[in-house]
Amino acid sequence: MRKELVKLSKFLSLVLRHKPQTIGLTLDKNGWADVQELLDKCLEYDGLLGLSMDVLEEVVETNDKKRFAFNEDKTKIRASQGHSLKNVDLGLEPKDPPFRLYHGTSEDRIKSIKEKGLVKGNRQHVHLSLDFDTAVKVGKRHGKPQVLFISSDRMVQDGYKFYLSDNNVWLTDHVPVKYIKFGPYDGIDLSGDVDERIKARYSKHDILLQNIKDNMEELEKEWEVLGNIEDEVYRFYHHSFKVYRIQQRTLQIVELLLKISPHENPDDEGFCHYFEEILYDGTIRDSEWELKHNERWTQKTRPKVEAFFHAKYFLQMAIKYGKKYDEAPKMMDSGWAALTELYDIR
Ligand code: HQG
Repeated sequence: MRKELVKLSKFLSLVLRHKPQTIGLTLDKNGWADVQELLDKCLEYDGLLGLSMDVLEEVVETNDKKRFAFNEDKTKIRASQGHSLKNVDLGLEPKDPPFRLYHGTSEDRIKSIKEKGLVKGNRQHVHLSLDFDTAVKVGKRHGKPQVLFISSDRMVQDGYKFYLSDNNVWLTDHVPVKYIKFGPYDGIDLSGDVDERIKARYSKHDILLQNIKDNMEELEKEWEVLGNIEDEVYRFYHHSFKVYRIQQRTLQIVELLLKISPHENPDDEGFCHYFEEILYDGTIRDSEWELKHNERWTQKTRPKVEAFFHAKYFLQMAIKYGKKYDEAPKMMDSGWAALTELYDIR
């Protein structure tokens, strides 16, 4: 976008998102302004803005984030998202987002976000980005950027609604803390160039490898014990409530996986959301046997067996690659790559 237009775009953000009264403009309930009225009132307000229909079209087309949109016959215009005006309803239909979204913010806000989750503040929604790099840009506007990972798929499962603005920003009302991962970039300076970021990320791979090596004896001991486990899986097939004991085995492995975690606060940061979900179903949901579980046996108990095998797989991969690698590789074997996914540092 031409430099002169940036200023104009900012002015349009002001009147179409926050303060139409600045130029005496009115927006309809869906946030639309009449184009002719906008042009006239801008001219009245400050002729130096130089806003004509041609210029307005250029702003809409070349705007880096496609902030504004015309209706079909270009008689109306509105901002696609970002409103603080309370009475504007963009009329967006709820839509399922991809399984993960990102939120860019600044480091100094993390503490408060850890307490309250993401709140919409003045705006109508919390804004989420589709990809990591966009989130870095959003974060930079506020200070030293940090990127949060949002488990949007779990939010959808739990009944939260999402909306997609015309310019591809995902919107929702509130993101409670349990759906946010503060994970892999904690303490990493994201304002640097991409190479630096990748280097920083790989440093977490090195930490993971080193942690595995440091705990190898214990990991192997656990592996030996697990190799001799027969009963709990048998109990699943035998339809015996003793299968519930497998949860203890899973948690035992999880404790070790937390011990080798490359994160500074493994308990807070946990694992990637897939494994968290598997663990939730396999060790928390319906963790005590009840008579009625018998009627839906596989539905109730299979997740427990499944979680055990997943945990066991990660333990096996940690031992395997802890022995194989002298340093964290750039070209990864799949089992090692799976471990980096586990800790969200891929
Ligand atoms: C933070 C841009 C403390 C939040 C982008 C953010 C976006 C908390 C700030 C759009 C918090 C709000 C919106 C909590 C949230 N404690 N801070 N509990 N919860 N925050 O500008 O998402 O360039 O209203 O992390 O593309 O940064 O304007 O929202 O840092 O789509 O077109 O409170 O603006 O588009 O800041 O950005 P904002 P945002 P434009």
